[in-house]
Amino acid sequence: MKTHKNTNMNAHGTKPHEGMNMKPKATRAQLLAVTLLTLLVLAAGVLIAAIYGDFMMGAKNMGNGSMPGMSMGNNNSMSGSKDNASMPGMNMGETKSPVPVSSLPSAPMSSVTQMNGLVMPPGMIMTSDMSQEAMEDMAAVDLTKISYTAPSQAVGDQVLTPKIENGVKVFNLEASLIKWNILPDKQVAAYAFNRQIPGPRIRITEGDRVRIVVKNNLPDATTVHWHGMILPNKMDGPADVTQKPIEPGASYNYEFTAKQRGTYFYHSHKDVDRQQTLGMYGALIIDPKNKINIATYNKDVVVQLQEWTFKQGYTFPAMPMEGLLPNLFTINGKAYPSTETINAQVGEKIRFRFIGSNNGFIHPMHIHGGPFKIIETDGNAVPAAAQIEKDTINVAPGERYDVIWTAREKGKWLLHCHIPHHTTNDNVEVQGGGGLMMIINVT
Ligand SMILES: [Cu+2]
Repeated sequence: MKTHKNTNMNAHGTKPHEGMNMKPKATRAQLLAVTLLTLLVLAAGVLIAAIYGDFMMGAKNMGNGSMPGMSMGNNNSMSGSKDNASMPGMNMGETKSPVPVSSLPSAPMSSVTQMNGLVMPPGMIMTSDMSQEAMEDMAAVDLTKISYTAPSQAVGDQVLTPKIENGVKVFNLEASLIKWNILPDKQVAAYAFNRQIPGPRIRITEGDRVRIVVKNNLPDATTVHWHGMILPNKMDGPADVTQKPIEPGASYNYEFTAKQRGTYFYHSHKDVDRQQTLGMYGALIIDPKNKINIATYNKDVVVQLQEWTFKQGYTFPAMPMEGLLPNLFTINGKAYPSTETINAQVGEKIRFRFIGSNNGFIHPMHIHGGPFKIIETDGNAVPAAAQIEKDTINVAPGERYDVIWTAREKGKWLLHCHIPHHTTNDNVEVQGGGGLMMIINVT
């Protein structure tokens, strides 16, 4: 027998929709008076601001070019010019005709600075509420703590050979500070695995049991994350979430069975915006156990992307900072023209494995000379019917795309990021470009 009734209906005894009477009580004249008063107050506000405020960022004179709001990277003096009092980063536009170049104030140059012994980036907007921890995160790599300089010609992503112990493939990774040439004349300070940028390539086969022994020789605590892997939670790597950070001088063993196949990578998971952006990442390639129905190709090329912020000989983590953005860009640890040239013959197929080891930007990676087919995304095979063809693909941080590109015609074909600033070296083009660019030489 059901006796439940809704006894809450009209519990307060009010008539339905009583509060919905929207009929205006003010007269038309009253509304008009309020509107006029509001407009008057607004106009007064604008007038006061125009008289007493200085919102204009004027053009400055630097050689022949005028550069509003531009931080020029090399200090001469803190000039007392009126333009320095303008709101930082705020450009309210020019409405008058331009001031002649000769009467423009000369550009103030900003410089790397020092704060509590830390080297801080030039042009950085530092406010009084910034914590010591935040400053340590953004400070330059301490050059006095680096004891190893890699040879100028050294390349990263070297295949790491494991030792076999009771059927387990044992890899050794060592994290330390190094100096690394991304170009013959640009030596950055980096956080590295096995003294190379990117870290060594770990190449295994689906079903392998692996143990990776991570030794921390950095001045900071760290951890390593195996990006995209299905593994036990305590092997996953996020510091202070699944494990205690590996302190300087200590080691940690990561052990798991590779259940997947495809293109993956590993990277630091402690102070990631500092450690990974400064070089702590590497490729993790898992070959399929069963080689039936897999794509065929002649060459296998790993493409790992990275941004760098390098000013006045100091290397800062390449995070988007207020007042400073990355100015150098690398593929596999080298900027063009120091990137590898891929040689191929007409008719050959190249598998490019794009790895989103980049941090602050999405790089639209483009290959000249015709489209490529996307065969895997984030390590997962794309079904044949869904393998679309493109000639440009956005590689966001963390993503992987495996594509097959066919060498159709002889010549030098470019592979590059399609954000033109990312194909310069600190705004300078060398041999037709820079940064995220490499040549495929087809003969
Ligand atoms: Cu880019």
